[in-house]
Amino acid sequence: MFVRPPRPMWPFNGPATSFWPPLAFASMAAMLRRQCPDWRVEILDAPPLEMGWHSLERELRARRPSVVAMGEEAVSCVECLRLARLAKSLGAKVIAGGCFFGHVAPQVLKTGFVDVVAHGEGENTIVELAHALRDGSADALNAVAGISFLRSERSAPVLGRSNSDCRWMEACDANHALQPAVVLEQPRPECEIVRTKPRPLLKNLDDLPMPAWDLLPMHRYGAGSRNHPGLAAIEASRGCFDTCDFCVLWRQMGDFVSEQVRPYVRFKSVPRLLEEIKIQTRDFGRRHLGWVDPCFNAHPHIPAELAEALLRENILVGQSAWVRADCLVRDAKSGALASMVRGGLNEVYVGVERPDDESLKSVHKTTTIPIVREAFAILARDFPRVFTLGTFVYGFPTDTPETVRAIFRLSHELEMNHAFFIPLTPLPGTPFWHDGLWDDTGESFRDFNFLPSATRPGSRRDLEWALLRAAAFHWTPARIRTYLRGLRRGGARKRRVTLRLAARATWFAAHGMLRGLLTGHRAGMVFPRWYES
Ligand code: B12
Repeated sequence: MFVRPPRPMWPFNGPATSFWPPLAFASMAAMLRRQCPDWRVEILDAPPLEMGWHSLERELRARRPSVVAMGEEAVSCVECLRLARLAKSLGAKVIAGGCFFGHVAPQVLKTGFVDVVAHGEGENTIVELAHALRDGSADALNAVAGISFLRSERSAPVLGRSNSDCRWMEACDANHALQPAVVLEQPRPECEIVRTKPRPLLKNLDDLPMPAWDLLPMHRYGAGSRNHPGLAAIEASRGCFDTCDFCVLWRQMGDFVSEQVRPYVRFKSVPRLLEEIKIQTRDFGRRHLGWVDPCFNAHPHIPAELAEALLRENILVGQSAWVRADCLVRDAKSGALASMVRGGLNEVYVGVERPDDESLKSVHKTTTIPIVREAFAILARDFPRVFTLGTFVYGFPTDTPETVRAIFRLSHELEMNHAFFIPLTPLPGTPFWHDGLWDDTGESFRDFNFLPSATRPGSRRDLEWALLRAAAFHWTPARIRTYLRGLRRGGARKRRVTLRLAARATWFAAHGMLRGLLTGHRAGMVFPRWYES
């Protein structure tokens, strides 16, 4: 059973769009159904069902899964550890994977609540893991590429309650009710962490089975949302071709060459994508596609050809995507961008990151400010109906309040409709992470929320204040023009999205950020009323 536990919402998303269909689970579940027909596979996605912890526990007790699989953003580490503890107390084996757990495997395994951590792409790993868990031997686990697990000195894997090879594990197992911080000790020397060889990437993404949408409460995603009704999650590609220091995405789907991860992008074909969209729109009533690709426009032809195919099939569906500025400029010249927009692309997010070329280079991002400027100018001039959002990263060691102000100024000069200012977050897997940041309770990962705040490890109050002051007092003509343009041009949908985000940003700055700076409270995630229910 894949489980996404209850968790708080990002303050810039409304309740209807905070939770997208968990594509990773749907994709792995489909692969398991295809390859392991003797397993019963389920997905329990608690947040869209507004299912809190109390109901989740009841559900798990009733269904008694033999294996619970989970994967999460760092920010919900607390919830995953809580789920793992609960699952273990019910006798399930626990597997963790995804862009966070895969980079903190030793620490997670040492909590005693997780049996196996998967690294990188999951579909083939989970199938082999299913067989190995049945076999139950360390040799079987050892043969599965792309995982880490604990092995005792007698070479048995340390799984589940009954294993008595490792006394440290027994202590954990006997004390599930305790806080992890209380039960945690270093594993005894007889327990070693085994990391198996890297998992080779799937050669052809078209070989993936159709995601198991039928296992998800599809009608709940985007229900009641005005701007993203009938929200779907879909991927055209995996990986990225750049190597930005602060990002985990190119690493998560990277290729291992001589023990080193390299950037690598793979694409699905147009016929395959068209088929996915037909099923999502016709069978599941989806009306807005949220492309989850790290870089939707990496390929010069596929998105445009897909758009043309959608138009031919008369499938009208709104779309949002993370795109790169240099690819966007390329596609504007070839006409591909115009096709994409005609085909439904109405919201784009561009990672601008830094205020100047030198600092872009220093973080190994290969776009340049002139290209970014050109990209936003094209969007504003030729595609006024497309809502545009730019993201910036601040908080590098050499940053000063002036850097933050420069970023803020640039965000308005660039003619985008909204900007997000994301503090540099020491995500596991990036060079900014170090093991000292691990926290057995998961609590400190609440600050890995991509929100300006003063409680994050390494946060700098001078930078946070500079950002807040800029937001309150820097009313340049470019800023005023940006707001007016956002409201006047582009139609009702764009106006609604712009206004909603501006209102949420104002509330966050005035309430979350200011309060955080003045009182030391953590600014950020919003706990839904059903969280404990
Ligand atoms: C859709 C999305 C959202 C949506 C929906 C979130 C939701 N929880 O429903 C929105 C926009 C609301 C959102 C919000 C946030 N997100 Co978000 N989001 C994504 C996004 C774009 C897609 C995830 C996805 O479906 N990927 C496609 C699947 C197929 O890939 P995958 O998840 O990597 O899964 C594969 C493997 O990793 C592995 N795997 C994954 N899980 C597991 C589990 C097991 C058991 C196994 C074996 C394998 C395995 O196998 C899978 C198949 O091969 C990712 C970026 C990305 N492209 O992945 C960011 C991302 C996950 N988000 C991120 C963040 C930080 C956030 C926010 C905190 C801030 C923000 N707004 O960006 C909030 C928090 C939201 C919350 N309430 O918890 C970061 C997480 C970084 C980290 N290490 O913590 C990511 C990676 C983006 C980034 N820039 O780095 N997000």
